[in-house]
Amino acid sequence: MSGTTKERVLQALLQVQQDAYVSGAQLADMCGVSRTAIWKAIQTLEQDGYTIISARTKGYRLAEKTDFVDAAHIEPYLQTKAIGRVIHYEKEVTSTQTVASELVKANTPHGTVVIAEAQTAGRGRMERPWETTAGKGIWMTVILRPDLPPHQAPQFTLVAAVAVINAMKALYHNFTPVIKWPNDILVNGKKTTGILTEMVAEADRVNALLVGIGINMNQQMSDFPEELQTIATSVALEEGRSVDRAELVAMICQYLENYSDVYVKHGFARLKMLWEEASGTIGKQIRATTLREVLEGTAIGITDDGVLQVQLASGEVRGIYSADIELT
Ligand code: BTX
Repeated sequence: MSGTTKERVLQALLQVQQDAYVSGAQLADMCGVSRTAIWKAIQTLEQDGYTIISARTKGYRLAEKTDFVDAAHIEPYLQTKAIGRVIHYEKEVTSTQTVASELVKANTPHGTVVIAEAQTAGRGRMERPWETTAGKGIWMTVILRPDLPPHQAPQFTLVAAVAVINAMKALYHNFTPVIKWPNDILVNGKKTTGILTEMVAEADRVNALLVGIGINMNQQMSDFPEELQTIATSVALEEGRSVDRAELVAMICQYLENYSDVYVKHGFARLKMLWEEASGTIGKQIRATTLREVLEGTAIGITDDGVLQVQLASGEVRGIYSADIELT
């Protein structure tokens, strides 16, 4: 077991069967620390919001199955080499993107995941606000340090979208998520997920990519502010049951590790087919609002560089690098 004593005690408590107890002596043995250190760790866990039942003759157990997205909950599901092997977890942050950029300055390793129960200033593209219901979604930033030139960074949004969608398909079977180019995942036309890729770059190399992923998981419709109720949905609402956030985080880490390795070695061309398969945009009539103009036409495909191809009524085909898309 790795981590601080508190994390190791939590892992041990999570591992024992529901209703079973683990004694202070056993915990001390498992963690290689004194019983006083165990007692202190239990107190800190209680301050963190865990309810721990202690019975004098039997020891300790967690009161109920807990639903946090800290390392202790994610690690049992994790099968990666690098992504998610360092987890920086907080109850509340301004934005996981902001915390991640600080960690990059402190040289955090490739694959670090910054994750929080709540954000007070979650953001989308162009500083648009991102609504983060506390404890009910996945609000995380994955820090990647690929050896890439800066112009290849924006495509990571597409790579992340394919990873999130395939992780969802591996775990949930009652709905079909589709990618809306470039950064949304929709279910039945409503947004479950937004992805925001930011870059810390030197002159000709990417120093770090901050892949921000926001997923509505266990919200009921009444949890969303009124203005989002017509455009947003959650995985639980679509799947018809509440879902384990830590399990999806681990699955996303796995797919992201596989696909980012493919991307770095072979470019987007190798992932294009997967992206197109998951796309709800290709073949559709769309309106694309770019910073300079509004274009209407049919989305006919995506290039090996991740540029959306739109055929206008005149027959002319235009490449779109960045835009908001509406299906018309
Ligand atoms: P976006 O600019 O494509 O989408 C932002 C728009 O989405 C908002 O203007 C609003 O209309 C809508 N919206 C806001 N909150 C939600 C929500 N919870 N569900 C559905 N629709 C919503 C999308 O940007 C990229 C979002 C990335 C969010 C993650 S969370 C972890 C990381 N930290 C952070 O601050 N941002 C990223």
